[in-house]
Amino acid sequence: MALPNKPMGETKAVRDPAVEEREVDILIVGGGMAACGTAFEIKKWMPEGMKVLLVDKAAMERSGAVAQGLSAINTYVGENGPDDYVKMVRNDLMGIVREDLIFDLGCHVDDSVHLFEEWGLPIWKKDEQGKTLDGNKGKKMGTLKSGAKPVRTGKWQIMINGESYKRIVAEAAKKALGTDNILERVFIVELILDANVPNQIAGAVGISTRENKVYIIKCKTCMIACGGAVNIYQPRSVGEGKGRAWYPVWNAGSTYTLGMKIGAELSMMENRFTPARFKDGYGPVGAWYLLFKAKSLNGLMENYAASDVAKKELEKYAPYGTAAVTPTCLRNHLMLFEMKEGRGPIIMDTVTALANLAKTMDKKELKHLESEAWEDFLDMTCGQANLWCATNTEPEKKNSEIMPTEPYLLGSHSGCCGFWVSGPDLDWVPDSYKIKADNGKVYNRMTTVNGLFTSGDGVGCSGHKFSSGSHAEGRMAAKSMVRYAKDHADYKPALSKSNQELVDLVYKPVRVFLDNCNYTTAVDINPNYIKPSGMTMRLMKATNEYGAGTATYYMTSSKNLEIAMELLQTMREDCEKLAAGDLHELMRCWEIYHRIWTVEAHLRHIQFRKETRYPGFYYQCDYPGQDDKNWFCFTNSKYDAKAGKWDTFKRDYIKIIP
Ligand code: SFD
Repeated sequence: MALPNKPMGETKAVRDPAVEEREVDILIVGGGMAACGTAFEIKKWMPEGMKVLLVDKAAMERSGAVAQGLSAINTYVGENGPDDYVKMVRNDLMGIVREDLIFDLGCHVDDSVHLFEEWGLPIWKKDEQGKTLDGNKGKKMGTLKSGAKPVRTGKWQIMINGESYKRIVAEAAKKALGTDNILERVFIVELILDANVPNQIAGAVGISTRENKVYIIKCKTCMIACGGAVNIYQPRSVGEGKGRAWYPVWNAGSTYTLGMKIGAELSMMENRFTPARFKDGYGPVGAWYLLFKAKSLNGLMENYAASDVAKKELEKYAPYGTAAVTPTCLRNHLMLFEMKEGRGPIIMDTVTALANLAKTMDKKELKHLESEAWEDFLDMTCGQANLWCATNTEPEKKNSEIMPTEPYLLGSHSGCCGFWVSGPDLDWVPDSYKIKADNGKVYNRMTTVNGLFTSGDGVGCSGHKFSSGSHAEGRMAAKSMVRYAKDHADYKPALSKSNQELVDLVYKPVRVFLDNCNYTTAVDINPNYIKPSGMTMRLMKATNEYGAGTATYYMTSSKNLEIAMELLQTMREDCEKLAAGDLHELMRCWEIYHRIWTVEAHLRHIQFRKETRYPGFYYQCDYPGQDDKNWFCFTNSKYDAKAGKWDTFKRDYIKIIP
């Protein structure tokens, strides 16, 4: 159940919180697109008496990446085939992807889109003349399921009026699961393995952000779907705008840290996403390129992407660079190339695009088109619309700059970092892509920890799922989780840590604060502790300068990485001195802790992969270019908590779709 909004100010933290214990069969951590998919699907498969609980750090109706809404659903397979979908993802991610996971998703994703429409999401349609009907006007053409044609911007994307997208999806999830089975505003800090059964998930510990209360939850199987990681690098926004980022600021790498700390195998953590977006407001560019057919120009007003120089540059990265659709990282690479050559900034030519469209439109249609351009922002990044107003930008009269952002880690958008998970138990799926649980069975989307599942941003090697795909993947994992819980009906989880140990762990920052806060007059400055905001700045400075951030045009080197690792080691030690005076700050402490671990995994993978597979996202300057002979493989890692050691290794890529 959601607790009401808090009164003014944060709730002060106390030394000894209340403890609430729960025991369920299935635990879902997260309340975003993937978790909403799981929540919607799971009860249909659960036998009588099986118990489920969903825990979200925020309120589901506006939590996760879709909180502000979206103006397009980026994955709707429709008239294309799932094998085509695999080829598109493979090309965009420079060849190394899990084709089993992508194909499997491609077969199911449309069903989630059909549900969204049934639940009330307005989807744009084409009328008989091929004209666009936006909003609820599209309804008169029938539903997508009944054969109505969506307005496609690209081959895979369809336009929606999606300001309330997340609310619609969350409402269905909550209704299906039942609000008694949901805890909102509870941040999960750690997952816990079983005390007796090796490599088996047994539960989790979390903190309420509204009450001084610790939740200790036992489970037989658990889903982690806490999105990706943001604010791990210095954002481009500074001063009063600091904290503004493209990615939702509340996704702190919890997915990766929660799993990796109990030994779940990670894959492709070197992969990152630095989306090129409207400068300063981080507004979306997709509709501008695809729907309005705008071009991006360099500072000399040249269409640099069509130049011979660009062609030559792309040829270096064949076959991806020379493919019909240039991969996202290489599109960034071309922008950076122009900027470094002194031909910046990069400009979105909105003026010409709208003028060209106006040629075929009457006044009323043109006015409507202009409002669609604004609505594209208002549906999902309203800050960009504010910025246009504040800077007197009328897109039909004044162009806007675009710019690659600071790096984010995610596995469902145009990135592919995450966990190594099992593919479906089908005969065409290679054995090495199937993870066998303790009973020898294969459970789709299970990680290498028995009973631990993930989806959306958590699944590695299979990007381009986006909102619809994450929801569908959550639903697919739901079925597997129920099967796992049924097959382990006799298993009784026993936590490997006592309640007291868990409370002492998660409330440590509060106690550090209470023990030392009277030592100084300024509560944020103290020789005996560090506040999470200070630690965040330390992390951002280190990653920005040494870990291929914007400060160095996304370049790093072996020496830089060595320094970054040293800095991270110190940060991890200093995390023992994190201090929280209130419950919000306590969550912030654990968020930065999750961020630090996530960054460590990211940089360890960059260190391990001795090539530059994703130019435009990052450059390992000691190993420029791609080295297919040695590195056309997955790079995986595993953290051994007992030994405190990382193991980084290769896994074979297997081509399934020709
Ligand atoms: O413009 C804890 N995405 C787009 N998808 C589309 O289909 N169309 C678009 O138009 C998209 N675009 C876009 C997108 C994302 C963002 C940030 C922007 C623009 C600005 C991608 C999708 O949004 C994305 O693929 C999915 O949302 C991923 O789903 P999931 O479930 O993996 O992550 P989530 O939705 O962010 O949810 C995370 C949840 O975890 C909770 N959480 N709960 C408990 N304990 C913890 N420790 C937790 N940590 C996090 C969160 O509260 C949340 O509920 S565009 O670029 O193309």
